[in-house]
Formats: sequence, C-alpha cells, structure tokens
Amino acid sequence: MLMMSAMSGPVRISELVDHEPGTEATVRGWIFRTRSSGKITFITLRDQTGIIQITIKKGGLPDDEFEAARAASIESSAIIKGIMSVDERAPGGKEMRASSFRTVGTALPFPITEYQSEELLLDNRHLWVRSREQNAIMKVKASILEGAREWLKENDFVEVTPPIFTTNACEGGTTLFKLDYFGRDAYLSQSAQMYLEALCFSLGRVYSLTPSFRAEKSRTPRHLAEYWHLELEEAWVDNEGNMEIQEQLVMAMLEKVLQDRRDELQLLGRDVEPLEAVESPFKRVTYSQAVESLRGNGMDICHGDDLGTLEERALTQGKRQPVFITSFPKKCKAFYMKEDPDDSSLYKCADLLAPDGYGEIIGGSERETDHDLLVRRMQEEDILIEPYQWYLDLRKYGSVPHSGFGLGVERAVRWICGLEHIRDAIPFPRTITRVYP
Ligand code: NSS
Repeated sequence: MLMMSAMSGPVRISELVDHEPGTEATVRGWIFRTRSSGKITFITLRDQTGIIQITIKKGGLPDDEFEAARAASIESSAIIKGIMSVDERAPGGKEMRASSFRTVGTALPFPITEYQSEELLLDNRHLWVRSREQNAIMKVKASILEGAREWLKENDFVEVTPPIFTTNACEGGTTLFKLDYFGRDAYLSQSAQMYLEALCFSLGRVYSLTPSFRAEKSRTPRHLAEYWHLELEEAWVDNEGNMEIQEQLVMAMLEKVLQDRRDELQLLGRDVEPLEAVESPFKRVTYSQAVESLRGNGMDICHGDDLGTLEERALTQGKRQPVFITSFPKKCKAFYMKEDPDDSSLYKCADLLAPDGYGEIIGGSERETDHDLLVRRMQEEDILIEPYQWYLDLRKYGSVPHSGFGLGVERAVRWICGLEHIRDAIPFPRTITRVYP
C-alpha cells in the first residue's frame, strides 16, 4: 500500500488514529458539518475513509485562514493542517487543532440537508453519492465483487466480455429494450448466458460481469431496469454441480464482506450476526414443495404459477439460511433449460433465495443440449428460430453437458447491506420512473 508520512503530505482520516497526540498531520476532504461561535469554529471533515473533528481557533492560524474556515460551507473541499489531540467527545476519540486552513473548492448552499424526501435525494443522486450511507454501500458492493473475483480466479474461471447489443432474447421477449441498430432492430442484453455458453466450449469455465437490461413494468423494491449481472457458465457441470458452485461463490462473497466491511455494515445498521450464521450447503426445496407450503399458509398460488415477490418473501421471511428452489415446471421458465429426465414437465434448474424475505438473488440451470428438442420447444412457444441459429449451432458441434447461472449484484448488495430498496444498491439507479441523473 502507498504509505504517506505524517509530516510530508496529507494522510487519510482513518490513518489519524495511529497519530500520537501532539503530532502534526495534514488532511484533505469535504466539510461534512460546521458550526461557529465567535472565535472558534468546529468542522467535521470527511474523506473516503471516515470523518474527523477539527477545531479552528482564532489566533491558532493566520487570520485570513481563520476567516476562510469560518466561511467554508458544507461540502466545500479543504486542506487542513493541525496538531492531533485527545478529545473523548470527538468521533474516534481524537480531534485536530488546525494550524492552517485552505479552501480548495467552495460549495454553493448544498441542496441536501438532514431530512429530505426520497425523491429529492434521487434527483440529487450525483451529490448524495457522497453521503456516508452511499459510501458504505459502494464499499460493501466492491468487496462483494472482490470476494467473487478471488473465488473465481482460485477456481479457474476465465473472465470474458460478451456483447450488450443482441438480436435475441434470453429471458423471453416481454422485457426487452428495443433499439435502432443502424436501421435494424436490436436489443439491450438481458443476460450474457447464450454467449457464455458459446465461450465455455472454448474456455471450460467462464464468467462475465455486465450490465443487464429489463424493461419490466414492475415497481418493486427489487427490480431495476439496468442492473449488474454476474454470470457463470461451466462445461461438464450438471445442475447439482451448478448449485455447489453457487454456494461456494456466495460464501466467498459473504466472507470477504465480513472480513473487510464490518464498519460499513455497522454504519448501515446491518446486524452482522445473521450474515455470520449463513452456512453451506443450502437447503434444496422443490417448486412443488414450495407451492404446497405457500398454499398451506393460505397464499393464493396455483401449481404452474411463477413465484413472484410476495411468494419469495413468504418463503424466506424469518428464515436464517438461503434456500434453493429447484425443479420448476417448464411453463415458468425459459426454453433453454435442461428437461428433467425423470419428469419431462420439469426443468433441471434452481433459483437461490436469500433469507429474511430478500428473495431471489440467483437464477440458474443446466442447459438443454438436444438440438431437436430445443427447436421443438421454441416452436411450441412461438419463438422465431432464425435469431437463435448460432445458439442452436452450439448443439451441432461437440456439445457437452453444461450449466450456469446469473447473480443480480444489486440483489446481493440489498440483502447483505439489509437495504429496503434495491435502488440504494446502485449509485445511479434506472427504474421505470427514473433515468436521471
Ligand atoms: O432472469 S434470471 O433469473 N436468469 C437469467 O437471466 C439467466 N439467463 C442467467 C444465467 O443463467 N446466466 O436473472 C438472473 C438474476 C436474478 O436471479 C436476479 O438476481 C437478477 O438477475 N435480476 C434482476 N436484478 C435487478 N433487477 C431486475 N429487474 C432483475 N431481473 C433479474
């Protein structure tokens, strides 16, 4: 890590805890809070690592700098030098007594004050991303991805880069964003899966992290129009092996966050105990069993209906562990899934639901490898064959059993951070009502 000596240049606020009282340090950041009374100004400064209280006394620094500090508004940026001292009341038990103050960028009156409507925060998202909550969520998200990438590397997955412009639907046509591609129709990708299927016959085990797009009209706390999709595809792996990979990947993500981001989870008010209690292997429950238990609890669901937000919440509310829902009836799921050899009405697939009501975070399956069966299924479902010709081709040139899945990164962030709404799991959310800023 890049280390900076206390005397030579600015240090990060988190490093100040190591500074003995009486030593000098320079910090730089943005003014989080400020309060003045006559000859003394208190500033709370924030940087990417934390906050520190700074006392600026008239006489302790040149008069023009004292005036600059007094006038500095919330979210102005500044470089401040001072002497560390102990103060029990200050956050972290230490404060700084300023000997020099320089404003770098003055802020106009900040549009976000303490109590704001959700709409105002969303309209000012470009500024709200500076908040401590957003800062913490983004750090947790980065650690989730870091934990995933480390596990993927250790397990020989190769990261690949599929396209976003496509001519075919992966998850059915109803949620596609259509666009004009040099005079032809094209769509924004819903999933990289089909391209990953092609690539896993070259590289064996592949993954991609891409934006995925869903033109869903649903206004739920777990749907975005644009989300980040972590997708894996594995040659020579069946549905059971696919679930084992999911378990390991999710555990690796959790472990990374619990190792590196406890302070952030605490700031978000997330109780870590349920996260620490998560254990693999996760329980497997068939779709039929799930529907039966929902009906037993008085829910109005018929065999053959897909599980929606309410059903998934009911299945996971009060539950401590993630659960796989397996063996969905064909009519609930996409045509590319492998038929169950023991029951041709079912697919060899699984959705992974996060505990405590958070619901689905992963959708996955073994893939159908029988060319003619796929074509027949597509005809039954009125799917045009032509745009999928290349995909069907994969079954003609040395196909092997293979499986894969997609994890909605913001769904995972929502669960791990304990967020009410998925829009807080992404810095610039795109939803049915929002595409600005
Ligand atoms: O539609 S999925 O269930 N499955 C697929 O797209 C497969 N083609 C993935 C694959 O096998 N490679 O979506 C996968 C996950 C799902 O479990 C959610 O976690 C997430 O993608 N997802 C979403 N997150 C946020 N917003 C929306 N609208 C959304 N839709 C799916």
